[in-house]
Amino acid sequence: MQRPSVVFEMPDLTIAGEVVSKAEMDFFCEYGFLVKKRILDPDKLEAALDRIWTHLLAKVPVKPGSAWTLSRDDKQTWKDPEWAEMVPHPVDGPFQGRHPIEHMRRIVKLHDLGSENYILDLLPNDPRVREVAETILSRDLRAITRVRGVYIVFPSEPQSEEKLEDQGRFLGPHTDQVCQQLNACGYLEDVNPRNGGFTVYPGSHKRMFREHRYEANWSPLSSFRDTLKEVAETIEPYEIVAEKGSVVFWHGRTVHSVGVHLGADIRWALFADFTRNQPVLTDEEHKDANQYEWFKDAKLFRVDEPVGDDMWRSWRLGG
Ligand SMILES: O=C(O)CCC(=O)C(=O)O
Ligand SMILES: [Fe+2]
Repeated sequence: MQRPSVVFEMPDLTIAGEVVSKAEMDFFCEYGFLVKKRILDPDKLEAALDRIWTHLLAKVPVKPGSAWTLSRDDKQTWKDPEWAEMVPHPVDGPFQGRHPIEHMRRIVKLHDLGSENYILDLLPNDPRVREVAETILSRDLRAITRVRGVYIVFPSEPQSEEKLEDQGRFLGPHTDQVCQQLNACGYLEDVNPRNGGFTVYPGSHKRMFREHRYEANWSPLSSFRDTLKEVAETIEPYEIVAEKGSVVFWHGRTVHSVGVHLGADIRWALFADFTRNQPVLTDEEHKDANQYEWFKDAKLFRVDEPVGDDMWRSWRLGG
């Protein structure tokens, strides 16, 4: 049985004047993630949120005939959105495998905003965010042209009192594909307990790293599935709560899931990928390798290192 999550708040391991303290770096290496609280620029964040709301209201189609309308100012309208049905994913072309906007009941993914300058400026290209990524991974990061997008989780009318022990089955533990080194999840609003917070399996990066042939490229071994299942059954997942403007940095092999959402808030998160600056495959080559995920800026390395004893040999870790 999948283990239920516990609510987790990052302890303060910061040291004034240090981008990533020794204690924070040790935490990242041990648990596979690090939360930097309130590091996004509040002015950029507020302006971005206005634009994201406008985009959401204009672009995500409501179910024909539904009386439901979403309003930013009326929390009552946030529950159980009634979006139009989605047509199947495109099977070829630039959006192969994923629509630019996904709307699946409580989850909306605005991939289409991922290359907007105001989004890039807010998270991956923000100087404070970048210096954390550069300190953890590498001074030479690949230039970022897009992020995955804004991932929104809507609330639902409270269900019958489900026992928390049963909540584990709502989690969808997985690791991400293509090329995975260092990722970031920025919270655009406060994320309160049981309101869909990004959920990580602490320490799982160490196990899952060894379930691949290569350090960063998607290259699972035949034992990958069994190990993932074992992680979901043995590691107690952490649902990360944090204030608006906080950013979760996570190692790309860390098992994670969208969080349990029993509350009344909308969970707003912006997801980005960082990799070292190395030559990468073309779009066509990604399609041939069945690793075409256009909405991520984490492209397969043309040459990647085979997994060896030291899982950190490609990482700067403040050095
Ligand atoms: O929205 C979330 O919290 C998780 C999203 C995720 O895991 C993914 O898109 O790979
Ligand atoms: Fe994921």
